[in-house]
Amino acid sequence: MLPWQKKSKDMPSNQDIASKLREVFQLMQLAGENRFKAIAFDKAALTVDGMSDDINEYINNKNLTDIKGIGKSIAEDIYAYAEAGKMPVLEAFREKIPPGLLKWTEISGLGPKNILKIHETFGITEIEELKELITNGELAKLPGLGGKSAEKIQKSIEWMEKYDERCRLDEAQKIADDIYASLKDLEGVQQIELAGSLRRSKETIGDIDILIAAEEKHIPGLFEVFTNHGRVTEVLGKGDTKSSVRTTDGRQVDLRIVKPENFAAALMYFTGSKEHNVELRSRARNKGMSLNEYGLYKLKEDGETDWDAPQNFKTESDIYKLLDLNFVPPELREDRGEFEIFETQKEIDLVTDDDIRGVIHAHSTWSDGKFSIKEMAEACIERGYEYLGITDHSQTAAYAGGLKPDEVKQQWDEIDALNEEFKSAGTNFVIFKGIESDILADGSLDYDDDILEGFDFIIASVHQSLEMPEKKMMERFRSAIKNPYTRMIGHPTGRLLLKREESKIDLNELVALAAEHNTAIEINANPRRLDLDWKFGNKAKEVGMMTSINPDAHTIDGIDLMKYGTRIARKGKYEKERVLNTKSAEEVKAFFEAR
Ligand code: DGT
Ligand code: CA
Ligand code: CA
Ligand code: ZN
Repeated sequence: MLPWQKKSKDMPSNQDIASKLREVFQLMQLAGENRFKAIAFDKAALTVDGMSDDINEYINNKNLTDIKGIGKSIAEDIYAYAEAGKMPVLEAFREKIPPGLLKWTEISGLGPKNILKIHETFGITEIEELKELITNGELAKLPGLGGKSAEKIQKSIEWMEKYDERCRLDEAQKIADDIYASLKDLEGVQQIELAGSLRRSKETIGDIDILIAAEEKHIPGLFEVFTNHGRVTEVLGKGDTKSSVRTTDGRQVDLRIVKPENFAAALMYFTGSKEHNVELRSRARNKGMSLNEYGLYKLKEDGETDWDAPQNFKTESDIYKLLDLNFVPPELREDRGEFEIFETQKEIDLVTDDDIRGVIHAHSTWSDGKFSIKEMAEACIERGYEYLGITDHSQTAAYAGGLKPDEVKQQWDEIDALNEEFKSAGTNFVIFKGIESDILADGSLDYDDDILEGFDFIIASVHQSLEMPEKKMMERFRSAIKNPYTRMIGHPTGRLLLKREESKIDLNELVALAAEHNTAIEINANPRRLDLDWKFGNKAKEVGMMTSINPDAHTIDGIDLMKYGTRIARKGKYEKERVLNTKSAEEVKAFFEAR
């Protein structure tokens, strides 16, 4: 038996247990098991996955039920799994539900009931078979489904297959942080960095790249720890300097270990992007040098790399210097204008997390948020923010508890009272009365002017009819932006990363239009959205568009997602002064009023 398999049998990791519990949850849903019973497994999985303690301590002490979110019966399941390597409840459901169907639950628009119905009617278990059923028209004939549903399912499968290889930035970051933490203090590790698309803060990540500088004698020991990490289920490859693994959540992680003297060049190379590297190499050649993952060398007469003539450098910065460039922040390494900038400029004042002074775009229990305005405000104060722009949903968004005009007025009273409270307590904090108004199909906002006038500010977002033709969609946005009450556009494309496509919009025009009308376009910081996309940062800079890094928080935890928005804003080259919520409450108020 191989060592990493042995470990997961003897002492299950938190992630291993979490993935088993999650599987029970999914299988229970498919089997039509009681909803609350199933959800208990999902909650337990989330709890175990997010725990900072080793679950084995609780297993050994038999006190799993001390953990909030783990009841008596699930505790028994976990003990059984730790002891015998099998979880009876999971085995029982695996007997009932063919494992191939699990993959089907990832198809958006196909619920557990229909999955089971299709399985029972046609006796199929694989996605390939399902695809066939759609192509030959059989699925559409199933009562309760129809051609439209079949078409939707087909589209979802295509999406899933296209994006199965990638995950969201936050998902990758969590895995990478865990593995990084387990390696960084090991003997022999001189330097360690996350590289690749993760270091560049891309919104989706293919595989996770980690780079270590160590002397050769330490390499085997480091790979040993890496391949035995609790998140690892499969070792895909193990060489002298590189090892690749698959994690329990299906992600690939590459660890490369290089000699300390090669670290800077390797970090530069494996950070990428490929396009950035290509340009760097060509600049090196023009200066009679050769750049590769080992270092920077003189070129010989014949144009070959002279391995005996390495250039002297210690850091990435040194390498850029040797190529007549200033240090390019990793986020900007996409060959989208960064070379022109850093030929002359030393740095850009890119926005940082510390620059952020307030929270704009948050929901409360008035619509579909999970906490009261007061609780959200207190969470903001705790985090050192100076203001909160509450933006619940507007009346048309009935599915999300949108506010009717009389509710809006009650909410204003509540906010006035809270602001009064803060003031008399000497708390430097203010709540702005906002609303996330639906942009209706004709481009108008969701209340009469007499209500619109009473808000401090309005974020205008599209939530329905996302699939309009571009021409119509642009007319809709044009009239929303021209509306003097609109101070900001929310999640402009409506995309859900790896799940739902963007609406058809000419974003270059939208960005220009927003700048012209002194309206901001948010960078929605929720890692499922990250919308406006960073790629429109160049256009935004050109026209001087203002943005705001908005968590779109529906919970207190949601506020902390702001950091992903900051990363995307940096990637989009936004300086601090073009990010509204880096400004004081007074300045923000002035921006809202300048319409
Ligand atoms: P990903 O994993 O798809 O999210 O994107 P990356 O950028 O992390 O790509 P990955 O993991 O294939 O490679 C990491 C870096 O290594 C990449 O950004 C640049 C460098 N690299 C890899 N293959 C090549 C190559 O064929 N040519 C060049 N110039 N660089 C490469
Ligand atoms: Ca990668
Ligand atoms: Ca890679
Ligand atoms: Zn929204």
